[in-house]
Amino acid sequence: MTTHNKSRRAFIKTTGVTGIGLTVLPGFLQAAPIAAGNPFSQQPLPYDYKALEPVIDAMTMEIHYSKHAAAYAKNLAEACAAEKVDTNSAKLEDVLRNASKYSAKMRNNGGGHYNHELFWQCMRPGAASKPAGKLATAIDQSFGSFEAFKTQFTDAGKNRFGSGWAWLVLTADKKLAIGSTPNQDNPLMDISDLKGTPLLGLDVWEHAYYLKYQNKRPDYINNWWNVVNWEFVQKRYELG
Ligand code: MN3
Repeated sequence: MTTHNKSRRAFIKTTGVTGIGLTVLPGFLQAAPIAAGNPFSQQPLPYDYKALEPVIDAMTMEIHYSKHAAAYAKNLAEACAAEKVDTNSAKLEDVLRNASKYSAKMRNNGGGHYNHELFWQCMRPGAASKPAGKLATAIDQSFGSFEAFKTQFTDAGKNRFGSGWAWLVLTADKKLAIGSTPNQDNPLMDISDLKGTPLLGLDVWEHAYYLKYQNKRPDYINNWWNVVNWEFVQKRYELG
């Protein structure tokens, strides 16, 4: 509900709680919003189409954001209207958690919209090359090292057959896990085998890389590590 987000923002503003450990955060603070604005609507891209070059070319970014992702947002709005989801009071995460109770159109476009909104924020020009802080420690503890984590995540993206996403998630018992989902499913969905709060997502649909990388998905993923916005991922981890 919107009130949750408002309370959360107000809480953070008045207490400066952002930097503290997730164990002391009340439950209602969980599931950090991806960006400002109505989560059911497409938000402005946080950088220029060309900002992530040479890793992601401007043409790919423009088509991806203004055509593919825009279509998911438009179709999600239609599904919400048809299935009586009030986009001013509902929580997108709750719709996704109950994906099995809605139409395929809601599942595909709710996931498609959420996944892309997260994906844009997961990247930035001039990004740090690796995580820091509590997330860096947790990655080392969970996967052995940052390099081992990268290899496992890269494999999840490479090995996802057809279209889908690779994910780093925070599970219900607050552990890090790597996996992938098909199509536009995501780990919040009740129908997903991989379950958890998405911290980092990578689009491995061909539309995300084909113009520059053609069939070479592994090259796209290897280069993509250079634009991962670790500060954003760390914030999501710390907010749980
Ligand atoms: Mn895409």
